[in-house]
Amino acid sequence: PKEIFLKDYKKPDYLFDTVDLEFQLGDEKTMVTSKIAVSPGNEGTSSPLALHGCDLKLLSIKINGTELKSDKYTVDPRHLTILTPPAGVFNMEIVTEIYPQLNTSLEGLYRSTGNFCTQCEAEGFRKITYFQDRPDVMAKYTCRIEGDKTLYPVLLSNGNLIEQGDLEGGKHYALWEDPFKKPCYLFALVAGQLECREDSFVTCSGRKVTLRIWTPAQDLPKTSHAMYSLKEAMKWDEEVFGLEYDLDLFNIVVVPDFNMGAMENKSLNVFQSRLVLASPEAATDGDYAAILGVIGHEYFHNWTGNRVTCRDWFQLTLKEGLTVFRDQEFSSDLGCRTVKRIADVSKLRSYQFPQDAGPMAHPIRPLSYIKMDNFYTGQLLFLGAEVVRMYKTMFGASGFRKGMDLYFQRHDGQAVTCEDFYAAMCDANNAHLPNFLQWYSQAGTPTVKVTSSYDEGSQAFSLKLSQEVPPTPGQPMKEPMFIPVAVGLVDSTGKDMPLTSIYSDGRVQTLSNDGHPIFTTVLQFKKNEEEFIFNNVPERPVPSLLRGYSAPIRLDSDLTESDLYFLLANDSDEFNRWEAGQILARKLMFSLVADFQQQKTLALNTKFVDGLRAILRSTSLDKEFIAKAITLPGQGEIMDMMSIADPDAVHAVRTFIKKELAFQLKDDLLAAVTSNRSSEAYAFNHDSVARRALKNTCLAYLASLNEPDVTELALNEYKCATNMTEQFAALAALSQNPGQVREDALLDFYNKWQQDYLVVSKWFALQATSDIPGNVANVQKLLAHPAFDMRNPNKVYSLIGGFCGSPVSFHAKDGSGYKFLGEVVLQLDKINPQVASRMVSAFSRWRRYDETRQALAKAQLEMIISANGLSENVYEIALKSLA
Ligand code: HT7
Ligand code: ZN
Repeated sequence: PKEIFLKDYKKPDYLFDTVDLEFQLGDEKTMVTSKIAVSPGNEGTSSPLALHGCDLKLLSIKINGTELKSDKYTVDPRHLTILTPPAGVFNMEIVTEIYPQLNTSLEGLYRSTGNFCTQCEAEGFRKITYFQDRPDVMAKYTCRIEGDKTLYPVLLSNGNLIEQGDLEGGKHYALWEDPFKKPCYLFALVAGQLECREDSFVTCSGRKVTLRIWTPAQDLPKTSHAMYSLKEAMKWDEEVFGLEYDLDLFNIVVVPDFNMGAMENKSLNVFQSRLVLASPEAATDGDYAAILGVIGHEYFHNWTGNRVTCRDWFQLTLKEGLTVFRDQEFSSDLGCRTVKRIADVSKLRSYQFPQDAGPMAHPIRPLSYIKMDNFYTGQLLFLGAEVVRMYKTMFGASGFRKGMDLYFQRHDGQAVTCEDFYAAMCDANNAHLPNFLQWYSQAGTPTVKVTSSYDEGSQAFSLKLSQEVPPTPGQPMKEPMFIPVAVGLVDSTGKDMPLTSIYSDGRVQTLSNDGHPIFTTVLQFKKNEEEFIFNNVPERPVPSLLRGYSAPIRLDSDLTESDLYFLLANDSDEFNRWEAGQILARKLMFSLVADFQQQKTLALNTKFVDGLRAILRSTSLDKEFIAKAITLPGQGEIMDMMSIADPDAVHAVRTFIKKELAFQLKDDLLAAVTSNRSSEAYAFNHDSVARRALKNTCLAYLASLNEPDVTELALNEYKCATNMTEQFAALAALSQNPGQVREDALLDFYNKWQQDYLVVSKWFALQATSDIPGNVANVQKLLAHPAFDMRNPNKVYSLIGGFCGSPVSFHAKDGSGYKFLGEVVLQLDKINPQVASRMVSAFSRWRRYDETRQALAKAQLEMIISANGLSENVYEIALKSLA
């Protein structure tokens, strides 16, 4: 396989100005005709024109209307090369035949439950026709679709429908025209038996946009939340960024078989069902929130990704990091900002930090790849979003908006780079951020150490900061990064002190906000070591560091345990209140892990229990915040911070703390469950979501006791639940403990919901992630369950992905979890390499474990990499994991 390098980027030799596509859809084969107006990209180019192509049957090529003889071009399994293209502008017509019904990779044109659907990002367009399949080739498209009218009554593509009609032989056609230039990865076609929910949105300039969500008829009632989310997203983008939708029609299509969550094709977004369909009985609050976020995300791409796109795939974070940041902000504005921030940071710590410390570590702008699909990683998306967030932290909301405005003013209609975004942000704010661009090129999570001291005589409080970026594959030495550290100082009564001036870099900076006192300031930390001295500080404060998690780093401060309890009880920055509790919980877990490993008796410190009790009893805190604050750090997060990850010890300790807390806080937990019941009809608003979150978290704690009264309570909650959020939480509570009650509840749930494949996926996930002993065998059995289907990515992610994310069973000491995954990966790779490579990634951190586990996991990776006919996707991950 060929590795592609960022440093080798060259502009295309040829540009495509217009692309007219024609599809003749057939049950067995589809014919694709592509007519392209080509012009030279570089003055006087005469080089061969190389087109990408994969799994295509070439029927003919014409240049300027004349059939091209076979000695004038070459074809190999990946390319069609026109050896001597004419000078200047010319027309090219290529006819190919493709076989969508055989395409199980779900990229290019494929069938999902009988309907036709495309997925072209990143490099799927080459499975449709020969093309320069790269994002810097932007063209205007038309698309004519022809097919059987009964089998495929709905024919959709990008842009506006400009013509449609009936044809002989029971066929019909539709002609679509997209007025905006786009790269081919944004092309889409959908055809089949679908119905739509229709609504409209009037834009800020008074244009009426028709909105349609297409699904199989029976699912239409489940699309109202998605439609609500879309309209909210359209309004939010106008209000916050002044960005208006640019066409008169916006379509969303739901397909059950889809490799990722959704796709932002111009005016024709495609979504996997889970991220559109919701009803209170069958979807949880988590599903409702995910739908809101992802509908927003894909819609926001219309400007950040589509109108301004990426020059090459190395720049992916330019559109993805920025759009993830925008969807996070959207969800924060519509829900609770702190809770959303906590959820996003927890995800970063559980998934991105471990990745960034392993063999797959890569900067948010990678330097090379074999398969681009492997680089749709948390780093590019979520760390990329943190990088965008730091611009906002530095420039404030209005400075950030100015930067965005300038970015669109300069680059609308272009394919650009991360530097272009940086330049727009800095130029709009007359600023320069030294060492900021390192965030794009250096992998590894920086650790920032903070030590503080107070001088009563001079009333000066000093923070000494030092940073270290760990070595990562191919990057042994690192430069310091620009790290914005938001800080507040809390006085002994728990109030924020006004901050008046700081001394750093040999300069005194007066802090003022138009005469109003400042309580949080952002330190610009950009060297290996720097000292910041706060002046006029009347007493020794407790510093509240990295407020709101102002940079994606690991913080190592000299805050004492009593400082942390003080912040947990008092910090005005709610994020840092939660953070103080998490740091305390992590410290506790580490010390108990050491006790467990030395076979000492485990005991819980009463201060910790009291701290959580106080939070649980609070009547002023947000209920969803309380639910987060009493939740212990995940096992993955703790294992990531150990020198040798010990899944058994971490699991035992987390289970012990959970049980002990449940025992000591039982009355408060019971009170929280009963007082947070509601007989009101389901509503997806913050108060109701928060109430259910608290109730369900408390129920989960209680269930860990495995006592008859609690089992009774959980059974009752399960039976009386009128929405999936509460029903599923009760089922999860009941399924914590092995035994007949668990088995009966799982069976009852399946019998109730077997007709709803989305709910059945949840049922798979719940069992896959279970910690009960011997779960490898259960998951193995579920593979053969009639409702499981290896060709449906959603089911694979639920069952196999869920299993790999559960440390106890996957890392079973006898290697059974690894063996199971090794076999599944090879099976899956034959069907869908993208999904298989996601699954094989679970092995990538094998060196973090003890020698026995290392040997067992390595053996599986070696078995995989030596298999015949392995895809490039899986090969790349296995190779890098073994390196
Ligand atoms: N931009 C979309 C990316 C995507 C994708 C990438 C690789 C393979 C399959 C894919 N499906 C969608 C997703 C998004 O930004 O939400
Ligand atoms: Zn995206």
